[in-house]
Amino acid sequence: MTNDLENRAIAILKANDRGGYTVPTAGLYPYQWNWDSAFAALGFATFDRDRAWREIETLFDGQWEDGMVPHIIFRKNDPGYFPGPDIWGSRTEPPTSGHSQPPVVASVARWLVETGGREDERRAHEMFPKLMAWHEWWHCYRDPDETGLVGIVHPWESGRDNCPDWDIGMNNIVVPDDLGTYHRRDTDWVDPSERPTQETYDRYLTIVKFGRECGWDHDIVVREGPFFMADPCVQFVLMRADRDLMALAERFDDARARGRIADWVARDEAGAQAMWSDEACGFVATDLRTGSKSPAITNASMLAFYGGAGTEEQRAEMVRHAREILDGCRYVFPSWDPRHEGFEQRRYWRGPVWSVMNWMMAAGFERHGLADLAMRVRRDTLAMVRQSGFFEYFDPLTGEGLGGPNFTWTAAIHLALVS
Ligand code: 2M8
Repeated sequence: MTNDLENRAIAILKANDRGGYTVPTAGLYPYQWNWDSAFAALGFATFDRDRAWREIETLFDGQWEDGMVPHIIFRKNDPGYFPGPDIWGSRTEPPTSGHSQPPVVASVARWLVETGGREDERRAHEMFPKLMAWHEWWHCYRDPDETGLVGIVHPWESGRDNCPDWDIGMNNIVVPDDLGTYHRRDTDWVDPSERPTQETYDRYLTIVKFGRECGWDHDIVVREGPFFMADPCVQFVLMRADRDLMALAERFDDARARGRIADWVARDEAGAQAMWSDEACGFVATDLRTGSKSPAITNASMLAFYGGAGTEEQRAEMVRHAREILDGCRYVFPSWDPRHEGFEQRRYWRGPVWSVMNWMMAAGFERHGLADLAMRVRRDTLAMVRQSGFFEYFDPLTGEGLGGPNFTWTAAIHLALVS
């Protein structure tokens, strides 16, 4: 039996379906985004498993030869979004952006297999080499010195675009005189006071210009590009996904893949440790150029439980943070610590709550026996939707819906939570 809200969520997924892939929301985001599709698959799986698989299979249409799965696939040009395929200049077919996004897909594939039947197993088996190539890409190109810590070359690669986490890396970017003028489109759709500032956007585009001009050569972008930071979200998502990929390798009895993944898993924890900050008493974003650490706890820090990172003592500190932040917010989990300077309850990734982060976080809390925290996070995720609808994100102090409406991943997570 479905209720009105579930029917509404299903209708949103169907309305955002462009034939094998969904757009995050009509207008503001008119293309296929990487981790949005992974979460969309969780929602589709509650009523159409074939469509769930299609959503993640189509993502690999954009996979690069070196294994990278880009963060956006531009299937048809849409002038309503900036920067479009020409600005990225990736020269791929289909056209794509030039960097990736948090690799959630292996975890979704494992979940589909373990909750499904033979057909799910068959499709996961078919996808398996592509997943291996993508993970290999992360471990090879984004961690060239094999430290166990992968880096990101653009805040967009984190999926948490405008988080204050990136300020330490972004402040070092020098915007070139020849960046040129451009017309942002995001502020045509959403109140500019909730979006990144113009100064931030200039720096985003400075990184894209650098990537385009070196032909998106990953080695050059990593070694010489304007930005290279470690992100707790990408690191913990990859840690979780490596283990999920290992479970698939065991299921498919693939000894070679098992050996390769075992190497990654062995390095992952050392990488996580490099993000620990004694000052913040938690896992935080780290500038891999300067060694500087972001000063505050975020919803990405809390994914340590999802990734299975940290010692018992470190996890106890993280639980302490979680409880204090929970006490200070009507709805959790905020994308920047409200006890900390820089918290903005409405601005993009500088305070608001995202359903997808909550979904992963709750799974991590549960896995570590923190049922009360998991329950609070899930309850709030559902309550914000009940109060405000399926918005892109929410104000943690009021529950007001912000950003784009009828949002695919918010609808998908709602379905995943109630099914
Ligand atoms: C947001 O990112 C895009 C750039 O990729 C943007 O602001 O234009 C982020 O919330 C990101 O995590 C998300 O995948 C994307 C589409 O929902 O929007």
